[in-house]
Order: sequence, then structure tokens, then C-alpha cells
Amino acid sequence: MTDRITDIWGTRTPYDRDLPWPVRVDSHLDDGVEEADVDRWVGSACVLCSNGCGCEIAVKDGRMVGIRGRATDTINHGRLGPKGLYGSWPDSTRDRLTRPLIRVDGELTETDWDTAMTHIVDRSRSLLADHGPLSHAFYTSGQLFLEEYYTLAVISAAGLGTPHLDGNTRLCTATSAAAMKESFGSDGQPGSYTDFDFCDAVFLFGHNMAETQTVLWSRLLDRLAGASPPKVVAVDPRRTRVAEAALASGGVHLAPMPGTNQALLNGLIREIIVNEWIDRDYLAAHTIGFDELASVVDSYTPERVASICEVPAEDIRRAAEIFGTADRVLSTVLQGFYQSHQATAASCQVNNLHLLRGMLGRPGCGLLQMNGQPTAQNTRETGANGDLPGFRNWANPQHIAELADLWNVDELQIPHWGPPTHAMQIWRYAEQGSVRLLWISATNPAVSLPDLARVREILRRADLFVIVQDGFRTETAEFADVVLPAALWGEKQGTFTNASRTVHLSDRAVEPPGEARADLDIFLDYARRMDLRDRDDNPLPPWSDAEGAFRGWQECSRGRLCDYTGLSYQRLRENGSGIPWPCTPEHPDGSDRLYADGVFPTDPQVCETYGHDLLTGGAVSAEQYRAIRPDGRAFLKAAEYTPPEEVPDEDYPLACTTGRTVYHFHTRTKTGRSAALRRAAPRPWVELAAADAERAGISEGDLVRVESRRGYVCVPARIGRGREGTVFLPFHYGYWDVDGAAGGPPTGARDGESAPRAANELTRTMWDPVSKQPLFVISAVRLIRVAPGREPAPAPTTGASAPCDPGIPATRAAGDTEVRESLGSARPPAAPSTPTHTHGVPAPGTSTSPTTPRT
Ligand SMILES: Nc1nc2c(c(=O)[nH]1)N[C@H]1C(S)=C(S)[C@@H](COP(=O)(O)OP(=O)(O)OC[C@H]3O[C@@H](n4cnc5c(=O)[nH]c(N)nc54)[C@H](O)[C@@H]3O)O[C@H]1N2
Ligand SMILES: Nc1nc2c(c(=O)[nH]1)N[C@H]1C(S)=C(S)[C@@H](COP(=O)(O)OP(=O)(O)OC[C@H]3O[C@@H](n4cnc5c(=O)[nH]c(N)nc54)[C@H](O)[C@@H]3O)O[C@H]1N2
Ligand code: SF4
Ligand SMILES: [Mo]
Repeated sequence: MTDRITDIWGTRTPYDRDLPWPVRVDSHLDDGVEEADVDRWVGSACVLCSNGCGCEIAVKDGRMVGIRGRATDTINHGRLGPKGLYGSWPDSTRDRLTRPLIRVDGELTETDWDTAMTHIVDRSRSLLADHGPLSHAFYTSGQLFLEEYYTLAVISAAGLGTPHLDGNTRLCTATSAAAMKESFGSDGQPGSYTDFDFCDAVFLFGHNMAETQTVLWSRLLDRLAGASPPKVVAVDPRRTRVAEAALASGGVHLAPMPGTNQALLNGLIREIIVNEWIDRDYLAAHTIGFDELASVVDSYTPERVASICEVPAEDIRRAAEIFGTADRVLSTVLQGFYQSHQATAASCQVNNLHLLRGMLGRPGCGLLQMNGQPTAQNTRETGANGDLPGFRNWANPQHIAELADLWNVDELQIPHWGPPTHAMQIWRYAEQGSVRLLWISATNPAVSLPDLARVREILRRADLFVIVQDGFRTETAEFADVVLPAALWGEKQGTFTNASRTVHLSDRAVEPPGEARADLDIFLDYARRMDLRDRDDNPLPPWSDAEGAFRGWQECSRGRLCDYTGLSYQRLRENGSGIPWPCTPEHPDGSDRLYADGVFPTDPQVCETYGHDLLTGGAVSAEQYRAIRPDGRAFLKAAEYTPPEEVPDEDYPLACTTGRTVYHFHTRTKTGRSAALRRAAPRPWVELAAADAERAGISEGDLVRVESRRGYVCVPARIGRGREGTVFLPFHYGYWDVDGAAGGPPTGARDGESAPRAANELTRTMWDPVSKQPLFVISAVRLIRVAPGREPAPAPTTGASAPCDPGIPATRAAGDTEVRESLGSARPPAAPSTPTHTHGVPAPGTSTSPTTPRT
């Protein structure tokens, strides 16, 4: 028995290469429930991060009462982390949305489904008649199921004909997709989690995996505890647990000034090239662009980079040497890169490092352009992310024709005169008044978008009809015209795909509370009431349940890189483990990693994009692209470093980054309702370095006003261990709190501004030119001490927010936190053979898929 508040990563089960993975089944049952009381266990996977740990939900008397890891799942081998164990369902359904709400005389008022949906459909029809489909926009999520996104994509693109559909994935992993598209021609994770088992070195670029994918971090900790541990290199301005592990492993912690990743990466690449740590044969056979890359990075000597990034030149050399001399390197990239101003450029340089060394498609040579949200991969695959379904290219007429065929609609019905609209642009259109109906599902933009004062102004517009579909009355719901109560995880059925391309089925364990309905049913209800139809007058979309939608999606994925045709609900249910795509009837166990043969989906007929200039975002035309003759080779794309637009100055002398802590998920709608997690990180704080604190006369726990050019927050100070010149704010805390600490949920419909404490009061509406991902880690702030503190800041001591003063009391477990760890040797099912996936280039003039395995 242990708990996952203080023992976040659990008992070590040391692991060495080539051995079967040790099993450790973690389970947690609600207070007072014994394992013998459980009526049944229902198969699922955790939806509180992109790891997608295989699990089973304990059901008793029609309620979810516990969770345990699935021993046979290749993703987690039975392990679960704090969020999965304590945050998967709210402690009580007391404040769940159970009935639709509509605004009557300014107040959100309970109503029935028919009234709410009629209200939506009436508005929708009149807007379509008066202003056409471009008046409609959908802002969705990385947290619904595949079937729901695909249904929404069909409704918006084929049914209504609007290109305005994107997800909060724009804030999350738009850069992951963009970087893979630019380098390899398509979204699709080259690597696999099994690469952790074989690698000699692990590089984490702007990724605090210890707190944000705790179970994957356990996997690495087990390797580090084993006989041939890899070296770890951490690239993060904060002293995270990842950074500590890097130093302990004999690796390096590079702590660049925020916003200087591109310079650092150019420096690393230069070292790899000048030291000849490159695979010339691989480069010649499988890549384009080496000469330009070499010439761009040439001036990025370790000394020059050291002065830009403020890291020791010697550390740059050592990190490059580790990358350059290890046999098998695994890299992961996440928000420290993605939410920055040269996001796609810097992430592409990580791709370049792997290409230069020919390190792709081999066990241990994984590249994981990480996802964050549990189902972000599906948002991207299904085209609910400001792209077209099946990684299709909006600028390729043949791809449009395929979709028109599949959906049985006219090609002209599918908007493709320009790229699908990205979320930041959707919000801009709403601000300008051309988008008049904004349907928000499973995301809380009144907390999670940058520059919240502006977001509130937009949501308040009288000419914007706002629909919010959520399980809770969020900060965003307070601005809605209609609120639709959604069923959540465990209350509905569907599939989703983790960052390692692994698909899990989540079955319905319990009934949704009250009248809450699955998002799929809500979208289908809208489509039916709107009477959306295909060319032959059949209902569009044609399916009526999750499994039907899944089958529809399988057809859409057929022949594409993300081929799902070998999967079925039954197989996913019976397999005992998730299965990684591409998965075809010929390769029913899926594919552990991509690009084993060094052939990439860059052929003009198959690629998802013709690419962009990394500095400006300028698009490459089809003609220009064809002229390059990529022929299945990957692109080594280069870019000079440019400084961020907002850098610290005299008025705002500190660089402010934002991000996460281990105990909370995003805007805390679930984790804030778990007593165990809430108590571990109850309120927000700002983290600053001891030297900066001393200069500003700030002590631990003091109340501090953090100001940027956009707004301010008032929070206690944690004197932490980050680098000088930077501060960090967790972005989890909006204006809602279970215990009323923030004044309770906003009472007035238009009153979201009472207690400034959300990190996004400070951030700016700016985005990466290629991926359009907002720059959450780039703002300049100043700190003003407001009042002395009476107690230490409410920041956890267990992760990167640990205080520099070791005397500050440690985070403790409180409440119902007991976790049972069963250590065993249950053998997981045979992992998909490695590698199973090779990649053929279609002959000119054929439409053959890029995914046909050769073997
Ligand atoms: N506990 C928890 N886990 C989660 C989530 C959660 O909310 N809570 N959310 C999930 C989601 S959706 C996501 S997207 C992931 C995010 O997972 P991560 O990306 O790991 O988390 P963040 O804390 O946002 O940022 C990671 C690190 O980037 C560093 N950083 C900031 N600026 C820079 C920079 O300029 N350069 C470099 N190199 N590093 C920088 C920060 O110091 C921080 O430690 O987590 C997923 N997992
Ligand atoms: N400053 C700053 N801002 C950030 C970030 C940062 O690092 N710093 N990170 C960005 C990133 S990476 C992300 S992913 C976003 C996350 O930002 P959001 O998406 O706004 O955060 P969540 O709290 O996860 O909101 C998801 C909502 O969906 C609801 N929900 C959950 N499941 C379901 C379901 O099945 N159906 C429906 N209808 N609703 C459901 C939840 O109750 C919740 O209200 O924030 C972004 N914003
Ligand atoms: S690592 Fe992610 S998926 Fe796994 S239990 Fe934790 S939150 Fe859930
Ligand atoms: Mo995210």
C-alpha cells in the first residue's frame, strides 16, 4: 500500500533492455469500497493525459468506485499516476450539469433538450440563410473520442460547408503535427514508447515528463534503475525532476532562457555536423536539404549559442556529444518548444537531429513529438483540428475528391479554397463579427486561451451565439447562450489514440447523470434536426452510434498513414492492450514505429502539406513542391534564430513561462473536484528564483502582483529553484473553486473578472507562424510585493515547484489516497513486431496509399 500524492512514480521495478516488462498493477478504490464489493470492471484507458494508460473502471451499484491499471497493456504495464487514480471521475456528481441551460432574461435557466436544441437549430438555420456557413464555427477539444470528432468534422465540412472547425489542440499539439508535416510530409508519430526500453540516451526538449506523463516517467525511472541506464538530457529553464534525473544520469541539464530554443538547437546541430557524427549514407538516400541546414547552423558556435541562451558552452558541447555518440537516442518534445515563438522551427530541428544520425524507425531511436491531451491525436487524424480527415491535404484536389466520394457530397460542398481555419483565427472572426455562432465543446477557453480580457470581450458580444457543451458549469459556460450537459469518460463509449499511436476502446461503465448525453449523440441530434443530407438524400452523417461512427472513420482512414482498417471494437475489447496504428487486416497487430525503411510520405500525391517557410509561415505551392521532387525523402528544414517579440526590458524585467503541476489537469474541472488532488495543490502561486526574489524584496509566501502588458494576477510567491530572470505560473486556476477560495464560481453571467489569478490574464495573442500555436511561454512581467505572507506558497514540493528552502513542509497526502501496488510478472501480450511498418511510395499516377506494408 502506498499513495500517489507523495509517492508519485511508485515502487521501482528496475528494467534492463530486452527483458519482459515487469508488471505493477496500481489500483485505488473509493473510501469504504473493498475489491470484493466491485460488481464489474469495465475496460478503458485514462483520459487525463496523452499517455493513455490502459485501465479498468470498477463499478458498484451503477457508480464508478475505483480504477486499476491493466497489466497486459503495452502502454503502462499496469501502472497509473496520481491523476488517473484520483482524478478520473469527480468525487461527487453534485455540481455536474444534468440538464440543458438557456439564457432567459440574462440568466442561465434549466430547460429540456427539445427546447435547447430547437433554440440552437432556429439560430443556426437563420444564420445560414442570412450569412451562409461561414457564420458557423466549432471550437472543440483534445478530450472527446475519435467518433465524436469525426462526426463533427463530417457535419461541419460536408453538412454545413464551413472551414471553421478547430480544437484546443491548437493550443496544445498543433506544433507536433506541424513539425512532423514539415519534416516527414505527414502527421504521425515516428517513434514508440517501446523505444524507452532500448535507448542509450533520452533527450527531453521542453518536456516536464515527470509531472505531465508520470507513468511514462516511471518507465524511464525503471530503466535508470536497471543495469544499463540511458543518459538523460533535459532542456528546460526550470530545475524539474527531469533536470535532476539528467544530472544524476551523467547527462546534462540545459536551462536556456525562454524563447531561445531555436538558437540552442542550431548549436547542437552544428556540433553534430562539425564532429561528423552524421550518417552520410542515410542522408543521401533519405533526406533533402543538408547543405542549406549546414550553412544556416554554421554560425551557431557553442560560444555564440551560450551567449544567446545563457547556458554554458561546455554543456552544449557535452549534450551534442551524447546525442552524437550514442547508438540509440530517444527524443521527446513538448510545450517548452511548442508554445514558443519559433515552435515549429525548433521542433523541426529535433527531427533534423534524428535524420542527421539516421535514427528513425529502429528500436530505441524513437522520436516523439509529444501530444498532451488524451485524444489530441484523434482531433488531428479526423480533421477536427483545422485540417482534413485522414491527414489529407486541403490543397490536393484528389484528396478532396476522395472525401467527397466517401461522404457522397459534391466536391464544392467541402470548403477547400484555402486552409481550414485555425482556432486563433476563428476567435478573431468572432471578434470581428463574421462568426456568429460559436459551438464550444470540451474546452474552457475563458481560462485556457491567451489574453483572457480579450476572450471575455469576445464571448460577451451580443451578436455571438455561444453554445458550451461540457460536464460542468465552467468559467466559459457562464458566457453561453446555451449550455449542453455532456456525458463524460466512463459514461459513454468510444475510442482514442495516445501519443504512441496506440488505440484504446473506452466502454461505457455507468449511465450519465440526469439528462446528460454523449457528445456524439448531441452532434448527431443537431445534424438530424438540421436535416443534413448527402447527394442521395441520405442522412449525413449516416451512422447513429459510436461503433457506426468508428466504421465510418475506418473507411476514411483506409490507405492513409493512420490506417485503422484492421481494428474493431471487439478486437480492442478482447486484446488486453491498446493497438498502434497503422493497423490493417494484413497487419492486425499494428505497427510499433514508422519509417523503418526511410521512406516518408512526402510524395506530392500523399503528403498532408506542401510545406511552409519556417520563419514566416509562407506556404509552398503545389508546383514548387513538385519541383523539389521529394520522392519519399524527408526534409531537413533550417531556420535562423530570431528573438521573441516580447523580451524582458526595464519595465517588465522577467521572462514569464506558464505550465503545469503534477496534481492538476488543465482548468481542474476534474482534478479540482478530487479532494486528494485539490489538497495537494489547492491554489495558484508564482515561482521565482532566489536571486530575483532577493532583489525584489520578496519572501516565500508573500502575496505578489504579477503584471504584464495585458493584465495582472495576485498570487503567493514560491521561492523556487528556477533560473534567474524567469518566473513560472501554473495555468490551472480559473475563477472556480470547490471550497470557494476564489470567491466561488462566478455568480453573474458576465462576471468572470472578480479575482485575477489565471495565468492567461498575462499572456499575449500571438502565435507561431507555421503551427499557429499561441505563445504561452513568452511574456515579460514585473513583480510587486503586495503583502507579507503568513504561510509558504500553496505550491507542491514534490515536483519542479519545490522550494529552495528545504525547511518548508513537504506536500502530504490527505484524504482518501490509498493505492495498492501489486508487483507481478504477468507477461504482457506479444508487442507488435518491431518494426512492422514500411512505407511505399506510390508509382506516379496511382492513388496507392503510402502505408502499404511491404512485408
Ligand atoms: N499533471 C498534468 N499533466 C498533464 C497535463 C496537466 O494539465 N497536468 N496536461 C497534459 C497536456 S494537454 C499537455 S499539452 C502536456 C504538457 O506537458 P509539458 O510540456 O511537459 O508541461 P508544461 O508544464 O506545460 O511545460 C513543460 C516545460 O516547459 C518548460 N519551458 C518553458 N519555456 C521554455 C522554453 O522556452 N524552452 C524550453 N526548453 N522549455 C521551456 C517549462 O519550464 C516546463 O517545465 O501535459 C499533459 N499532462
Ligand atoms: N497559460 C497557459 N495556457 C494554456 C496552456 C499553458 O501551458 N499555459 N496549455 C494549453 C494546452 S496545452 C491545453 S491542452 C489547453 C487546455 O485547456 P482546456 O481545454 O480549456 O482545459 P480543460 O480544463 O481540460 O477543459 C476541458 C473541458 O472539457 C470538459 N470535458 C471533459 N471531458 C468531456 C467530454 O467528454 N465531453 C464534454 N463535452 N466535455 C468534456 C471538462 O469538464 C473541461 O471543462 O490549455 C492551453 N492553455
Ligand atoms: S500518466 Fe496520464 S494517462 Fe497515465 S494515469 Fe497518469 S494521467 Fe492517466
Ligand atoms: Mo495540451
